[in-house]
Amino acid sequence: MSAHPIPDTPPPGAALDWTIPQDWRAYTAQEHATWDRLFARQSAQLPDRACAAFLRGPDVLHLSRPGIPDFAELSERLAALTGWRVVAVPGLVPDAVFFDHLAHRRFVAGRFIRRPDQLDYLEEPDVFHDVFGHVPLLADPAYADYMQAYGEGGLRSLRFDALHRLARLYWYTVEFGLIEEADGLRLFGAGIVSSHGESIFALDDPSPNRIAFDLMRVMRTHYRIDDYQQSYFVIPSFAALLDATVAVDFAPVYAALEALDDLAPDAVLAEDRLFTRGAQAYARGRRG
Ligand code: HBI
Ligand code: FE
Repeated sequence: MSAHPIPDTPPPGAALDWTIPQDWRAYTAQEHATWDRLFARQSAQLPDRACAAFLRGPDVLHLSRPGIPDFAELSERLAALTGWRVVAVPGLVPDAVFFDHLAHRRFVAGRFIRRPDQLDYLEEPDVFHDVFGHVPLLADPAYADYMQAYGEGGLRSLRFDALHRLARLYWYTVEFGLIEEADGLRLFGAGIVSSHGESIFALDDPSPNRIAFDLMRVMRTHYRIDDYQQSYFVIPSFAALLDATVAVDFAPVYAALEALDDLAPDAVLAEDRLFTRGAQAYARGRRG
């Protein structure tokens, strides 16, 4: 996620809710070709890695057609399934704007696409990260409910000054979450499924911890914005994630968290239910 501050007024050409016209006709052949190249690379990589609900998404949403999807067409298909729509924004939007869109089942997607020389990493979410990474799961009813509940919780969290707690929950589920399936751990986080390297690292590498999801544990844990995660959290199902968050009144959770220390991204606690105790060799290697 970008490190520079987000201005609090929409950029020129954007509406008050920060949305802009996608202007699908303005995309160049090179931009469509970049989408096709990223789509082909990730689609070849994700069978046996991404969770079943994710793998169903691109087909039901016709994402496999060549070129950057037209958000108007995509939204018609998606809305018929779970009521979600995809709206274009220039880039990162302020938290309150972001939460309000989610609370109204509008997923904000960057309109721009990365340059061909940025295939493997870019700072702000582009249309490939947002639409290929996030949108397929919005066709799953339980996940669609979780994302709307997250938006509503986010708006409430602004009153408790607990945004950093909610951001950790978002990061370790929506962006970098793993899920248990019959054949083993599978990916669902958008930041992982849209990344060539991390969709391998997150499942196969012995470096990171893989820890059973626990709401307070996640809300205490710092995350990496500049590199692969040092810990991944594993949910049993989207229904369980929904129950563990929506049903919960966050006020007492935030109060209880005040008495607990924050945790480093690579921390392991005695009470953690571990799928992998990471060796952290990758992170040590990156520190040099
Ligand atoms: N804006 N466009 C966009 N996309 C995001 O994923 C996003 C954002 N603004 C804030 C934000 N995410 C995070 O702070 C969430 O954790 C709330
Ligand atoms: Fe994202």
